[in-house]
Amino acid sequence: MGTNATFDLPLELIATGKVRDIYALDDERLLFVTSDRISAYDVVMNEQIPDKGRVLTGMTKFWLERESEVPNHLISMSVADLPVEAQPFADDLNGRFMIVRRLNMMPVEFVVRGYLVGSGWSEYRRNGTIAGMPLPEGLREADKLPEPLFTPATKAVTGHDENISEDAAGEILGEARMAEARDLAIRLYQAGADYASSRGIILADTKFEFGVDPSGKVVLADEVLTPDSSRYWPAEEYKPGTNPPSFDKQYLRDWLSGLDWNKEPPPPALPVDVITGTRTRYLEAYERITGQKFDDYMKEVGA
Ligand code: Q0T
Repeated sequence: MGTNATFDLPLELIATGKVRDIYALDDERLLFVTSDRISAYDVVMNEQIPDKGRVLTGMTKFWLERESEVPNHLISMSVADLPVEAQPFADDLNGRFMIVRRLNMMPVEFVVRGYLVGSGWSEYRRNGTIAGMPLPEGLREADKLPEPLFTPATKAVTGHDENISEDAAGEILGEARMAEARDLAIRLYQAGADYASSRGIILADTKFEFGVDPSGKVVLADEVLTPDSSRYWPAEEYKPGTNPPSFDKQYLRDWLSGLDWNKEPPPPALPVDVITGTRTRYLEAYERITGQKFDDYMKEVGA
């Protein structure tokens, strides 16, 4: 498990995930940093993918700017707004950090699925259901669902997500809160999927996180519609009945699957061509989805 932050900033570290580190700034604000770490099969690799954190941050920025109706946690991406203690790290942080509003996070992951893959496909094969709801018979792996479905999950102690029913999510969060965030998540997925489709990309599923601000308003947090929180498929390769390769990590997964590695730490050392090949996929994902050059994002943020 990645318990060490990538940049050892002289700030209070309040959370560290496989890829992201969150520091406290003050009572109202956090510093959200997306590293270049990459995980596969839930194991964080020893090597980093250069600029991956900037790609994910740039995509989140792109989606938040398109989605002006849903309130979100972003305050600033400007280095001028970093506290003095973080200024020596400004060049490293530039393009990969967000100063965000500190929220009371809802302890439920708002997963929305438009296609039948991953744990959704496993549940359907076992029970004919998804998040406990019955589905039509005869669906194939990766088939499009009749409508996007909310399939909430909780972060289990093991670090693996555990799927729960909508009722269970309602019990954890309160029915009204859950329903408000659920409806936002479905709308965000639908808007994201419609836009991605116009760019020849299928947004198969995604995960949102929401928090509540001091006034009680539901606010979108975390990364938004990135390849790390979503399954993006190139539309031209979509074939129901198979598990389509994901754009970004497939190159790494394919290389790893050719090894005799048990998918437990320690991970194998990544060769340079696997690192550069994976980096290229992330940049392609950025450019294909946003329609903008990654270099222009770098220039815009001054990185
Ligand atoms: C959070 C308060 O991504 C997470 O952890 C990885 C290190 C989950 N997480 C989110 C928060 C956020 C956000 N985003 C926020 N705006 N306010 N907490 C804490 N952990």
